[in-house]
Amino acid sequence: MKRFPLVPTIAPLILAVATLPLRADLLAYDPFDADFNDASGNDNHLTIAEGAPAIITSAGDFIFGGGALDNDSTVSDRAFLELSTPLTFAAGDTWTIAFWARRRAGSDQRQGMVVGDVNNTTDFIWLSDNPTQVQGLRFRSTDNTNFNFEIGADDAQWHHWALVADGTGNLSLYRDNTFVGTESSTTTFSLRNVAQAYNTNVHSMNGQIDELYVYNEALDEAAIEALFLGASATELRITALDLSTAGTVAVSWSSTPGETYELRYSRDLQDWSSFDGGSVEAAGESTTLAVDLASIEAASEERLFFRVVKP
Ligand SMILES: [Ca+2]
Ligand SMILES: [Ca+2]
Repeated sequence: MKRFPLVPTIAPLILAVATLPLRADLLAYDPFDADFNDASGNDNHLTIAEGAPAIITSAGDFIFGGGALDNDSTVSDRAFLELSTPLTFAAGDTWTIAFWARRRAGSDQRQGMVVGDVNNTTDFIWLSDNPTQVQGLRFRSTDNTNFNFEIGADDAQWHHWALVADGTGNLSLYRDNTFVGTESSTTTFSLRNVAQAYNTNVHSMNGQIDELYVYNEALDEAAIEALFLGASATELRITALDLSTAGTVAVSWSSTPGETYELRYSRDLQDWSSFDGGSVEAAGESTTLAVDLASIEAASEERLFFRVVKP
């Protein structure tokens, strides 16, 4: 009996992607690949409000998609972006905010504001490296309540952060796809700015931010894992495998008309191979490609993994 585990674009777990919420729940998605635009479909684009936030595209300086936000601030000069329409959450609202961030080595211990509102001393998500405050993440609500998540001294490396508010006062943090903890108080929040969220200069982010997602619902662990692994609620995913024809596996995935996709396969989830005929144009909102297993010398494999990429 052959088994054909499903593999989405990067994630090794199809269940992680299959349980992602629908597009309607995604309020904003800033991939920072080429510009500061919102890719969620809501057109809530970011613009430079102060300083010179930039897109950085060198290898290692972004996580996914070819680019990240590079914010080069000092303790006396701040740099940040502003949403065209601020996002506001009441105490009973569910929300999830997830992002990758890397504080620049040698940053001041305060330089780590990620999102919030620059016009006040509340409303922030802050990657503080200040041992007298918090070394990790502090969320401060609109109601001026602090949620501290202690991690330890910053290592100037990329980390993935996901904060989940359940609408009943509980705020849970996941870091690098690992549950950190839950703190409880008021989870009101106003998100107006990216890379700065406090009314003094010293707190601007000095480093990179990538793949910022804002949802109006509390994502579950599988959805957070999918974000960590590089999938998103609006991107492609494998939707079906059909093994009903002997010697063939038909792989179906969600697609966007006009796009070209490449189906790749792997025997070990490490090395991925392309094959003749594996690059196809979208057939519509769903695309299916039947793979002749003999043609990729996989007719007698015990296990075979597939993933779909947009080259
Ligand atoms: Ca990116
Ligand atoms: Ca603030």
